[in-house]
Amino acid sequence: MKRRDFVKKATLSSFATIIGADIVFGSNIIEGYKPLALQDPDPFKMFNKSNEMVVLNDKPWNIEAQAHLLDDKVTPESKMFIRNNGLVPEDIDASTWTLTIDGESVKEKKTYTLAELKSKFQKHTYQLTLECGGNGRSEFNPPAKGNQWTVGAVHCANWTGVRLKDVLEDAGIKDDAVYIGFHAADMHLSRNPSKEPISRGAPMAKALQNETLLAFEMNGKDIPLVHGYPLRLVAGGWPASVSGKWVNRISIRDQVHDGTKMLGQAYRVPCEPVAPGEKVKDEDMCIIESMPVKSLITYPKTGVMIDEGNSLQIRGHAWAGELAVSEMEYSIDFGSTWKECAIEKPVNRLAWQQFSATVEFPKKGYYEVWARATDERGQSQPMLLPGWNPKGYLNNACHRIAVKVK
Ligand SMILES: Nc1nc2c(c(=O)[nH]1)N[C@H]1C(S)=C(S)[C@@H](COP(=O)(O)O)O[C@H]1N2
Ligand SMILES: [Mo]
Repeated sequence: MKRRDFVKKATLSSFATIIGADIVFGSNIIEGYKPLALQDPDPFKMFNKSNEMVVLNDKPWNIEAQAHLLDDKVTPESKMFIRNNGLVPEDIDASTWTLTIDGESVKEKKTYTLAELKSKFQKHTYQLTLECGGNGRSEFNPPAKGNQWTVGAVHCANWTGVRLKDVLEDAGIKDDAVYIGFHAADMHLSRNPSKEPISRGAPMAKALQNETLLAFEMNGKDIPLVHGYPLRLVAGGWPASVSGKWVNRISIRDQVHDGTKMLGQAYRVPCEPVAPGEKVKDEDMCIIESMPVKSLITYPKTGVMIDEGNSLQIRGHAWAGELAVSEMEYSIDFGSTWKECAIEKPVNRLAWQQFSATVEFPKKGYYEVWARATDERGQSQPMLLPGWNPKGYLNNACHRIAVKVK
């Protein structure tokens, strides 16, 4: 009889992480056997998500929140959207994980263990807004292919780690450095190891900002597997696709990074506005950098009913990429007139800001409350839809909730 191979320790521990419990007789499991709990995965249990989250795709997993789920000031794991381009890596062993800094413009190629990163560099925590470039895509017409995100592909968690800047400077940055590009441990959907699901990056100026982190904690704990355990690049205020999960290599490039999903039309919009449905040549598409001003009413949930004579407390968050939000307004008459909301300062740069208002309604009937943020440069959200673009990015239209006064 052939000798049976038992499942590897690392696989066993990743099973246990996903199941959320120790597999007591796990050492008896043979290689290749999948525990029942993983055979027909319940994404809400598997990823520790609220069952009000909405699954948009399961190959790869793409799951979004709804506006009312995002009411917390700091987004908890259970309400954070998931956007995967490939397969979540298995068999991660943090004790052997390394990060390599290489590329044409590194002075000395260096590799760090996680323990070295943690002991050698100062630790920092920032609350950072990460919004998928395609958030709001579902509203574009003609429709754009891709995950049909409504409003829930944004979160603002606390991230703890070391500054990317400190690590890059430790390896040494040559004068001709232009861009950084990340490489990560997730697998392409084809399972072809020579293909990467995504390898994006940012110009040196963004890479060297204080808030750009190599994070190993989220909301005070190890980063959950699906959000990038054990190491994640976090670049708040830019399309979240720059924030590489499961990062194991960062290249300092002497040109704009040309990794997967940097070229062609991915995460790019027409450099000049185009008519809806128009075909745009690749060379007329520009890379998305800072995300535009936007806001979300997180309380109450759309469809709320109140009694005549009562006012309605509303609240939510507003953010503006690299900028702060300086003004927040609401309208109950489809954008004809606007009133001020109170708006708080961000806890740090690149964190979303909380707004609130007390809304009065003149009589019984159906209303919509629309919310509109303006950034510190005076740019406001468009009321209905911004410029159409082929891939359906950057929909920062005003969020709206329905209200019935009876
Ligand atoms: N390695 C890796 N990093 C990645 C991705 C990915 O598929 N693989 N998706 C990116 C995209 S497009 C987004 S919007 C965010 C989503 O982060 P989240 O799943 O933690 O919400 O991760 C980014 N980082
Ligand atoms: Mo994304």
